[in-house]
Amino acid sequence: MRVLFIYPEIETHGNIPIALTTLSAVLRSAKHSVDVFDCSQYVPEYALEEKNASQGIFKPTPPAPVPVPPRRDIKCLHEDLARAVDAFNADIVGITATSGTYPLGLECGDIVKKHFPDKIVIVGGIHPTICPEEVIAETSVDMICVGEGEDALLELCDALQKNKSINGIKNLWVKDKKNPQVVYKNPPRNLKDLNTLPVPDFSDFNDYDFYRPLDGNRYKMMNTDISRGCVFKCSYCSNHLLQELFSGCGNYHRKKDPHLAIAHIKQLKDRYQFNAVRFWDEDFTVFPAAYLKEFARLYKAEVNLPFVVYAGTRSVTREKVEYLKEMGCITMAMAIESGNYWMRKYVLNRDITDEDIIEKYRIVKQSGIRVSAYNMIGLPFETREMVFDTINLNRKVAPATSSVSAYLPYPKTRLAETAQKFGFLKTSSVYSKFKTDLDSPFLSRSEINGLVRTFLLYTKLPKRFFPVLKKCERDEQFADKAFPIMIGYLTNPDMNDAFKKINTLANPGL
Ligand code: B12
Ligand code: SF4
Repeated sequence: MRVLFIYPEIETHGNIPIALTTLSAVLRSAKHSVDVFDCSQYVPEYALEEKNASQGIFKPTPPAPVPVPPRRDIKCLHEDLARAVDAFNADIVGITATSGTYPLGLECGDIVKKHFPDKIVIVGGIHPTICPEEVIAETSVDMICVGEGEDALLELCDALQKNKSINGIKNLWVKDKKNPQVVYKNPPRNLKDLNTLPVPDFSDFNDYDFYRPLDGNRYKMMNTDISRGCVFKCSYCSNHLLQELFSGCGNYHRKKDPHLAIAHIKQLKDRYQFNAVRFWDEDFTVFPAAYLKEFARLYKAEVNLPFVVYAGTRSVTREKVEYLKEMGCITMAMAIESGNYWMRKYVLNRDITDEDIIEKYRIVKQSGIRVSAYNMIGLPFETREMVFDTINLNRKVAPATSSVSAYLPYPKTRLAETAQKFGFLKTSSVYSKFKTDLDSPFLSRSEINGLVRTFLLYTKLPKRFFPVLKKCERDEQFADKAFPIMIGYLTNPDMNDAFKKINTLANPGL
C-alpha cells in the first residue's frame, strides 16, 4: 500500500513529530510505501524565532549550516497537496492531529476528498483519540485511529492489500463503505510494548528542520522518547483522559528497555549525524533511579551527545539529577505553571508547595544543568495578583528562561469542563476553537495577552521597570520600542542609560 501522511502544522517548523517517524518505520519495514506532506514547510522562515528573540525568549542564534528550503505561500497548499497525492499515487492519506492542528488537518482531508473521492482518509493522533465522535462525523473522514497507530495502521494496510475486510481492526473506527452512517467502533487493543517498536525513520523530513536553537547555539537535534504516558493527573492535561480510556489495556506509563533505547538512539545518531538529542518524554525524572542510572551509564558510553529533557518538579531528586548531569544534560525544562499554591492544588491538581518547587530548582541549578520554566496564565479563577504570584515564584527560582502560554481549555479535560461549568467559557462548545476564549470576571482577555507579552521581562528585570512593563501590557506599539531597550539592559545592566532611552520614547513620563 502507498500511504501519504499529512503533518498539518502551520505555526512553527522543526518539531519533527515522533508519531510519523515511528509509523513510517513500521510501514516501511512491512514493505509499504510512505511519504509525508509536511505543512510546516509553509511557515515563513524564522518567523517565530525572530519574534521570540525580539521578546527576549530566545537568544539570537547562528543560522543552520544547510540551505533554507524554499518557503511556499500558504495559498499554494491546496494545489500542492492535490498534486502530492496524485504524484505519490497514494492509496491512503493519513492525517496526524492534535487539537491545535486538527482544523488544518481537516481542511487537508477536505482537499483530498474533493479531488480524489476514492482515496481513504484516516485521521489519528490525540484529537481523534479524545474526540472520536466529532472527527468521524466529518464527511471527508473515512476512518479514525483511537489511540496508538502502529499495529492498527499496519493491519489496515495488510488487509487492504489482501482485499480482506477492514471493519474489525482494533483501535479503528471505520465507516461502512456502502452506508457511511454505519460506523464500526472497534475496541482498543492492548497498549504497545515499546520494546517492539522499530528504529524511527526521519528521512521524510527536511534536513534544515533538524537544526534547532538552544541557548544561543544551533544543534542538529534528534527528537525522540524512551517512554509513553504520564503517572500524574493534572486537570488541564489530556493524560487523565488517556489513563481512563486505556485502563484495562496494560500499563499506561511505559518505558523502553535501556539497552534497546540506546541502540536506537545510537543508530539514529550515526545515520543522520545528529549532534544533540531532545527527549520528548512527559517526565524524564519519573523513572526509577535505578533505571535512570543504567540508562545514563549506557548513554554516556554509547551516545554521549548533549541533550534536553522535560522533568517534573514532583519527581526530581538530587540522585536523578546527578545521573542526568553525568549523561551530559544541558537543559532541563520544568513546569511551575502557577505560582499560587491554591491554584496549583485545587484547580490544576498539582499539589506541590512553593518551598518544594524552590528546592527542586535549587537542586538542578546546583548541578550546573541549565533549567528553564514553563508557566500558564489566564487560568479559570485566576486574578492579576495570582499572575504576580507566578511571576514572583519565577523570580525566586530564577531559571535561565521562563516561558509562558495562555491557558487553552483542551477538549474534555477536567479543567475545561470546570471552566465551562463556572461560566468562564461562554461558547457552547469548548472544542470549537483553540485559542483562549476564557471570559473571566477576574482577568480580561486583553489583560491576559498583555501579561503573556511581558511575562518574561517581569520575571527578569528589576522592579523599577514594572511601570514600563505595565504600559507595555496595554500598548503593543510602545512595547515594540521599549522591549529592545529592556532586553539590552539584561546583557548590559546600565539602569540610567536604559531609563534615558525609555524616556525618549514617544510617550515619556514614566
Ligand atoms: C512531544 C510533544 C510535543 C512536542 C512535539 C509535538 C509534535 N510535533 O508532535 C512539542 C514540544 C512541540 C509540543 C507542543 C505542544 N503541545 Co505537545 N505533546 C507532546 C507529547 C508529550 C508527546 C507526543 C508524542 O510524540 N507522543 C509519542 C507519539 C508516538 O504518540 P502520538 O503522537 O499520540 O501518536 C500515536 C497515536 O496518536 C497515533 N497517531 C498519531 N498520528 C497518527 C496518524 C495516523 C494516520 C494514524 C493512523 C495514527 C496516528 O499513532 C501514534 C503511534 O502510536 C504529548 C503527550 C501525549 N500524551 O501525547 C503532548 C501533547 C500532544 N501536547 C499538547 C499540547 C497542549 C501542546 C502545546 C499546545 C503546548 C503549548 N502550550 O505550547 C503545543 C502545541 C502543539 C500543536 N501544534 O498542537 C497536548 C495536546 C492536547 C490536545 N488535545 O491537542 C498533549 C496531548 C499533552 C497533554 N497530555 O495534554 N508538544
Ligand atoms: S505532569 Fe505534565 S504530562 Fe503529566 S499529567 Fe501533569 S501536565 Fe500532563
